[in-house]
Amino acid sequence: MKIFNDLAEWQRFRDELTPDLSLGFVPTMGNLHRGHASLMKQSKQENDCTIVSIFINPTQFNQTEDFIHYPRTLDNDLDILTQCSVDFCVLPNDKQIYADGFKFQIHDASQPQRMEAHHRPGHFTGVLTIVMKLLTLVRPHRAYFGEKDYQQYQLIRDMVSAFFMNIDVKACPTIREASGLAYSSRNNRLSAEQRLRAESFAQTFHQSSMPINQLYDTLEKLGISIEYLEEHENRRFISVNIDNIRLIDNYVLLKNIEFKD
Ligand code: PAJ
Repeated sequence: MKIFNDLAEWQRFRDELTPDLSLGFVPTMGNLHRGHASLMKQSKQENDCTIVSIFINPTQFNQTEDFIHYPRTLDNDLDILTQCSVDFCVLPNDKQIYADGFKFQIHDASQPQRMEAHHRPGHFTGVLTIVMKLLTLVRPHRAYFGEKDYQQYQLIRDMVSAFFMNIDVKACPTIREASGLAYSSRNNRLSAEQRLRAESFAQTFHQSSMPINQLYDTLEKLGISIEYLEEHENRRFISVNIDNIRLIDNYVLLKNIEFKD
């Protein structure tokens, strides 16, 4: 795997890549787990080359504490990239990425702002701005995002379309632990007792036939504090706090199937 610490070096290398070679891109913030690995696997299957970026983007953390405590596990991450046979890895730094001092930003101006956009003000401006910068630097044919962060995927897909960027934005299924809990960097912060609550959260939330009001009450009784629980376009979305650890999840609701004799 070729590692690029310097963006100018990557850009020179990118210019020299054969134009008909397809390039798949997986942007990440590191602390890699099986969810990230599944995106790399899909990119490997669909492209000649795969590139992963690792950059803990300061502008998308609406709480400084969260940014400070974000796990930094570069050595282990590089081992995972090697195991996944990723071709290139780009490791930008703040200075290079935000040489403009975050003067130029991509902002979703739609109203009302809902779910993550409502509860984490400024978060998606940070996400859209960094993803725009990374897509411009990498110039991939395809870019891979997890359905785990479905609202993020939708916004990036729509931004790419709005700015006529010739990139295929792919959504990849959420990868879960055996308990049903979606892999997330934040899971590492759960104590043994909190983990049990997180697992019962995942199992309860996935009872898709349970009406939303009943689901709300059941989760609250389990000691899980709900930030939002909403349904949009046949998908159920949730954000919860297990003490101070925030988890999100979503899934497609099965349509009511009518059986005929
Ligand atoms: P990060 O949280 O590192 O996630 C990188 C990608 O992995 C995202 O597309 C995310 O949806 C996906 N992912 C995370 N957990 C997953 C799981 N359990 N199953 C499947 N996919 C999963 O999301 C970000 O970073 C950042 O916002 C980023 C897009 C890199 C911009 O900074």
